Amino acid sequence: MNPDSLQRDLDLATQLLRTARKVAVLTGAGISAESGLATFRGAGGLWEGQRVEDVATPRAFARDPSLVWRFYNLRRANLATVKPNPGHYALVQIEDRLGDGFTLITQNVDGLHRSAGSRNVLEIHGSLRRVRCVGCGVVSDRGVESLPDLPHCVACGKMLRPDVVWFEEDLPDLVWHRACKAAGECDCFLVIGTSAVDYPAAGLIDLARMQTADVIEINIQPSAASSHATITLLGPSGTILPELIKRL
Ligand code: BV8
Ligand code: ZN
Repeated sequence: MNPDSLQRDLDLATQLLRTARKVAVLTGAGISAESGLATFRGAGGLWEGQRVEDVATPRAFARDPSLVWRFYNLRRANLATVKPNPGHYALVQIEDRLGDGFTLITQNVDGLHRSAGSRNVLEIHGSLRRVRCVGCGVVSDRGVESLPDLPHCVACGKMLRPDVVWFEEDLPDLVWHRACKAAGECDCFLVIGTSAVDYPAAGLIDLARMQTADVIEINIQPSAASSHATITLLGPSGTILPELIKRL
């Protein structure tokens, strides 16, 4: 994107954000890339070397829970070494400006939005920091402490699983309902660092467009969201978002 058109688009995006009463945001793995966390589909992407079917579905867990836990424990260990980047903090500043007119919907399970200070965060795909018992359903926040390959519930002795949404699993009802409400009511919908190929999350973009919200995409390259965006700001979110804040 040439600098002139980026400036023009940044000014237009700022205008839209300034006049918006309600802003909803959908983030994906790209917003955490500058914190050092691998994305899923980029070069060196997370799924590379791992087939989704082998590590991120209920059948994979039933078939080989240790393999699944090794995959998730590796990602949990990575979390201990990373921190939020300027893109995460810029979203906290937008939330500070808008208060309860701001909703942050994230596909990420890394917890970095909350670590940065975001408050109204909907983790539609769960969190690596939480585990859930397959027996009694108790959910506990285990932070990034290292867990054994096959952790068990202290209450009932059954196996624990990562409290994330695997493929072919439904999203948590209440969180998903709130995400749909936010997308359906916002004036401006920010889509940041996502390839927008995972459903139903990507469907939130259509929900926003159908009620004529402006859609502002921030990505380092075009994505499946680009054709639905009012504006696509091409560049790293850790640079673009602070630029937007400067102009607000
Ligand atoms: C569901 C948690 C109903 C786990 C995740 C066939 C059978 C069954 C289901 C399906 C099917 N076909 C399709 C489906 C639906 C399926 C789906 O969408 N599949 C995809 C692969 C097509 N969805 C589901 O299964 C969902 N559930 O449908 O339930 C149901 C029930 C029963 C049976 C059938 C259906 C559940 C989906 C949730 C899966 N869980 N995560 C974990 O993390 O381990 S998904 C996981 O991958 C993430 O959460 C995220 O959603 C997704 C990765 O996407 P992105 O975040 O977008 O990351 P990606 O790498 O793709 O892109 C990064 C982007 O960032 C790129 O565009 C890049 O350019 C950009 N970028 C990079 N650097 C930067 C940047 N941008 C800005 N700045 C930078 N610096
Ligand atoms: Zn239990």
